[in-house]
Amino acid sequence: MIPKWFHARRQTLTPQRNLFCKVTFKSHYDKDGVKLVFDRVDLEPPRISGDYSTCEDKIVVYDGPSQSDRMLATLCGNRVVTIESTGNKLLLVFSSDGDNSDRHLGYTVTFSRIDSKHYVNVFR
Ligand SMILES: [Ca+2]
Repeated sequence: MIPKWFHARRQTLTPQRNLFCKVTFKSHYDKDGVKLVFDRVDLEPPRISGDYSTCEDKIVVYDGPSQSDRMLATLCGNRVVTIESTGNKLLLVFSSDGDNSDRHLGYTVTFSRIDSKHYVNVFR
């Protein structure tokens, strides 16, 4: 069955100094999942090229509602990814340091619900 995507919305955040923003994405139905598609990321590149553990302004996504859940991705520079939750929640944490002299634009993420398969027999 092809998954259906509902309620796709878009959020754009421009980095300012010393930000620490947490956004929790939760599907309306507990059995559904959450999908994040990063369309555009323009943040300071990692200190060591290709090593995203050295990002200073960064997006970190967790597979659940808290920072103790499994980390799914760390993004900075121009890295774009698509992320799917295993449960019904994802946590996005955006943090920046005290320097925004490079004037990066931020990021755009589209979030949507991953329809669980519990309707599959109804519409067959
Ligand atoms: Ca910075």
